[in-house]
Amino acid sequence: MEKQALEQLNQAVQVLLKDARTQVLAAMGQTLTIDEKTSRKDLVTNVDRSNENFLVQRLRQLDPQARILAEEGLGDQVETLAGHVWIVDPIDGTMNFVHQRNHFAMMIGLYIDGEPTLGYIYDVMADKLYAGGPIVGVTLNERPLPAPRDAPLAEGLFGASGPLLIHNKYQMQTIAQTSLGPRILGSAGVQISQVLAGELVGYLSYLRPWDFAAGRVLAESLGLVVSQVDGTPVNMLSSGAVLVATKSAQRAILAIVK
Ligand code: 2AM
Ligand code: CA
Ligand code: CA
Ligand code: CA
Repeated sequence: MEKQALEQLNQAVQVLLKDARTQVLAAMGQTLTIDEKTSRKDLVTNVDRSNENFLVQRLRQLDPQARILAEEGLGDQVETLAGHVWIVDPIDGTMNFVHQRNHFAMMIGLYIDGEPTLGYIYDVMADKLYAGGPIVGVTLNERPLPAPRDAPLAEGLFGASGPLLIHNKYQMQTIAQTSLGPRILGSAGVQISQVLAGELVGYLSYLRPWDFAAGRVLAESLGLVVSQVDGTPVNMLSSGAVLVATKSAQRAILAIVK
């Protein structure tokens, strides 16, 4: 796609996300319907579903030929990355949404023939929208976002996943000890946005495609690195332990994990 067309699409996606936020805030004033998916720690609400439906419909209007991979299953069956593929997480941090009514995000990523092209992480309650990609540039609430400093692991806070830290998977406790300290927030989207902003030097969690599709586009556009925890490339159609970090922190973490 040409730069001008991508810039228009970038503006349109930001408008649809603002509309989605208005609807989510309104729905938060009503009674939530909460269901367990695979366990008591894996929830879905009526707002996850209604917001996914809204995002999918609006993306279809913007990009009718595209295929859409969405967490709650209201998109398409996507088995290849050919052409335009939108990857959608309607509410990232559903547990926070239910129990804190805060610290959750909407996320959208666009991959064109597998290339990270546009990404959006919208921290709904903070009203912070991280948007853009390698061609259109990255903004926070429409202002250019500077690339974070290439800070080493030992000089920054590290974004942890609760389960990985508790069970010391991938030497997460050593990684946390080497850093200035671990931080656990419970939303991959919000934690990745903290890496974008230079508030964390890295984030490591077991993630599904919609948990890191948007963040990967934004992170790579800002000179951060996204890989599996063994340093191999991520695949947008599979789940794994995904590391988003500064180059320098990634080096230290890969040396700890190997
Ligand atoms: P979600 O809220 O969209 O499900 C903390 O739970 C973070 O990990 C959230 O970003 C959550 O996304 C994500 N996550 C990934 N896999 C999960 C799982 N099996 N159960 C709960 N959360 C999961
Ligand atoms: Ca979920
Ligand atoms: Ca998620
Ligand atoms: Ca979700």
